[in-house]
Amino acid sequence: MNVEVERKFVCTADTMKALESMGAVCVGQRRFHDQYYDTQKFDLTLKDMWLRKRKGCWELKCPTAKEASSDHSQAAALCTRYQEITDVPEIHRRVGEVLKVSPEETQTSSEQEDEPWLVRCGLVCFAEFTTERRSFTLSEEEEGVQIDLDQADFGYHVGEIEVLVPEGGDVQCALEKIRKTAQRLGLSNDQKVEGKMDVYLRKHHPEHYAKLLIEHVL
Ligand code: V4E
Repeated sequence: MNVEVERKFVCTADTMKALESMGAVCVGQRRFHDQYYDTQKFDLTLKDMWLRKRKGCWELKCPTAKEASSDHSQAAALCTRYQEITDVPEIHRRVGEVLKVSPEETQTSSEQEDEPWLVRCGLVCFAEFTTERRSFTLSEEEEGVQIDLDQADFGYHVGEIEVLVPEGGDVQCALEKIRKTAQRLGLSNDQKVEGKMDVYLRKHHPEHYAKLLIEHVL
């Protein structure tokens, strides 16, 4: 299970120039459609759990256990860390735990059959959008750093610097790589940048968005 450490940023013409001068290599351009699921009462997202289907695969992002971190810098505060779960039985277990649906009830006869599981858990799609993404990697100096430039179909353009840390791996090292990359991109450290979901929810589910702000999820 990986931990995804990432920092969002505003992408400008200067970012493109900086990427070029850093020798960043474009490793792909792809388009994907995300469907996010939650209960009618938003039990998952109020716990900062984000269940989505992308390219036919289920993914669950959950907050990591709070580790005692020595890094209280502004640069680290601009980063998020989430566990990325793609194993379907584990997703069913985690979701069942929060929604208090017993493991017997969340078991499916086939992993291909989403519908019975969604119905038993009361899960419905509350957000869906398509993203056009260009991905870049850097030279050996910042190994494992990926930079994604996203254009969502509801008109939001955002960049992210991302490092995937395997279970038990060094999160501090990932934070440091992100800090250095942000510096090389000329990003300032004074502004937390909204993700696609912030913008989507503010537009389509303003009441829920307000609740997530009050609960400090967003
Ligand atoms: C974790 C999370 C959400 C799920 C989507 O995460 P995100 O990284 O925005 O997805 P995406 O598609 O941009 O990247 P990928 O998964 O392909 O790497 S929706 C909201 N959150 C929480 C969250 C937060 N609290 N703050 C910020 C800046 N982003 C996300």
